Amino acid sequence: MQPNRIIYEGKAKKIYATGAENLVLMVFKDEATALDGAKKGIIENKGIMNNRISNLLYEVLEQNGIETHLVKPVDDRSVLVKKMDMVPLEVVVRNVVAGSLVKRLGKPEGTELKSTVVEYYYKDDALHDPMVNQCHIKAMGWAQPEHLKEMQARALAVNTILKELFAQINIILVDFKLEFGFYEGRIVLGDEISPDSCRLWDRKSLEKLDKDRFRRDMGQESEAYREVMVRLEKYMANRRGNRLKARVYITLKPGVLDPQGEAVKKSLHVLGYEEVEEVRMGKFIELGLQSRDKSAAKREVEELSHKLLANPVIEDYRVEVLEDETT
Ligand code: AIR
Ligand code: ASP
Repeated sequence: MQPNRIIYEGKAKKIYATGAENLVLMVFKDEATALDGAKKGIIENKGIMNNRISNLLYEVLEQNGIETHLVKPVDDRSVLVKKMDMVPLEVVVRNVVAGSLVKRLGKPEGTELKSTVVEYYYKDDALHDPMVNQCHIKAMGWAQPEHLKEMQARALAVNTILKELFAQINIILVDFKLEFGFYEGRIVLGDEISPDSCRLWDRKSLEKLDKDRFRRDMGQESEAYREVMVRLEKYMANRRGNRLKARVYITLKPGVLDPQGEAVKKSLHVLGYEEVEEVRMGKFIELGLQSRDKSAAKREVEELSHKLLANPVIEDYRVEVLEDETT
């Protein structure tokens, strides 16, 4: 895609206009900054890796009902996203003490937090992104209280989903930063989620796989980002190959009175379809399954149909299991 006019250039990304009024192209750069832009450098191929990682994470979030700005990955470094009116806040979620919380609480890095911490920062490099509370946000009109509440709930949901996802690839999600915006009046998750915006530690070695390597001059930044990307891609590929679809057809047992079917039959006759002799209503339920074993899946879906989906006293059910081609 030939990028259009540049709309905005941030420290790690550029935003271009597209042919569509409500969409923009987000292009990830290799430039890295820390200390609010005071420290600058390049992490080789960071733009490509962050684009890939962020898109995969947003895909998972979308599958879990979290609306994100993601529309369609375009190439190595760019992704088509919804054009949003951004809220000038960083919403930080923390599971483990690290970074600025070490200084604020005087607790060593790695201390478990008894419950999840959510913090807000006002996005302004000149002010060094100061931490602000709900009163500041309301008083300054950066977000309405109900929108802030929504962002907080969304951030906690993202935490639950991503903590679990990273655990699957042996990574501890220590903390992360989100940015939200408005799209068609809705609060939508924007910006990126990547090793630039998260702290990610290997579960066994506790090795840092994120931008702290750059912030602290630890070296091997690019390798760390790649490690996150490779683990995530492997996991996603595995998951995609593991999907089946089950269809459950539920019908009333022969001989059981079907008042709904009778009513439809009467209406059809009124409309002149006199040849319709019998109408039996039924239900069709489709389930997406994470499994590769068709016969085990069929047994399980039959069991849950018996227990919940159907009423086995008066209904029959038939289960069909097939490969899910849509994912
Ligand atoms: N973050 C905050 N501003 C920019 C970014 N990327 C992220 C950090 C870290 C979390 O927010 O990457 O994952 C908390 O940062 P800190 O410095 O407040 O501890
Ligand atoms: N505050 C951000 C960080 O440390 C970016 C920056 O400092 O330029 O990741």
